[in-house]
Amino acid sequence: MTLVSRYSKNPILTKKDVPYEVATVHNAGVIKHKGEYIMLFRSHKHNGRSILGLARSKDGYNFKVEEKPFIEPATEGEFAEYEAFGVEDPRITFMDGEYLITYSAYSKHGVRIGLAKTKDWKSIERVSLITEADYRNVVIFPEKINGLYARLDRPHSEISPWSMWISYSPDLRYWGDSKLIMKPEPYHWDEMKIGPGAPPVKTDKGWLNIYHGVFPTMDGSVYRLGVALHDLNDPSKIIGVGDNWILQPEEPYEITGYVHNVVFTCGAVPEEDGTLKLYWGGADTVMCVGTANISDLVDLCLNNSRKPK
Ligand code: BMA
Repeated sequence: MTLVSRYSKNPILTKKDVPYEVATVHNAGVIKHKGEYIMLFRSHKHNGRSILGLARSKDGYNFKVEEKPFIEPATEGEFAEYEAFGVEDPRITFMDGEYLITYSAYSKHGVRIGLAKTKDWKSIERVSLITEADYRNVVIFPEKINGLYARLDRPHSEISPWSMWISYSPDLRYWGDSKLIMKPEPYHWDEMKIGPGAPPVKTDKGWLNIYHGVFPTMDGSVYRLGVALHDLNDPSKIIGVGDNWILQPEEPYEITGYVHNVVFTCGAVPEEDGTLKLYWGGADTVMCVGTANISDLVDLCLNNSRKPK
């Protein structure tokens, strides 16, 4: 069964659409607010380091890129040392009149997560580096849970490689009560690494978490997307994990590129008609979109599921 229908005119954004020089356009956070879709996408520059650019759309398919990059590595202040190698893979959550942006901050010290805020997509305030190294893929839930901000995150250590955790915060700056909630599933499509993808989507059955899973092959790793459903009041409880992936690299622009065989999401937009626009980077090179019925994704977690390891 096709759970995610690709848009016929994919890819929707490539380096040719960007008015400054970049090598790629991929792994974008996307959010819809007051009828406008805002896309914050990652681009490799020609020195191999990444910056984040901004694009806007009225329909979620046709995006126009702003003249200048939106976030480049900080050159002064406490962030500069930790962003020196680039800023990557942004996720966007809207809460209390502000857009919260989490992104990977790369440096010789490893990869940490930066949190920045904007109200107007013109100016930006860097709030805090909210993890130490080695973390990636932090997504903030779009509402507080039991009075606290909540996030899914993906620390990495040799003893517990590339698993999904949850953490909470009273103020977005200090995070704690961390708990491991899901591990890669041995000999499965997501056996090597998993990581949160799009910020969780609220449904009446639970929080829908669209995540990526990685499988190692003789020809390198394959990045696919899957779904898990988390309890609404206690998202550390996973109700079910869809046993099958929902999207895998199949089109030429997903199979071949800067890194081949990659579909990687940082954003999904739930629509009022019960569908979801899912955005993903194809082969770390271009941006793509597809649609899914939210209820089909929830059903996969409930009816064709496994318990998390
Ligand atoms: C991950 C991240 C992503 C990237 C993926 C595939 O480790 O770096 O940004 O899309 O690898 O290259």
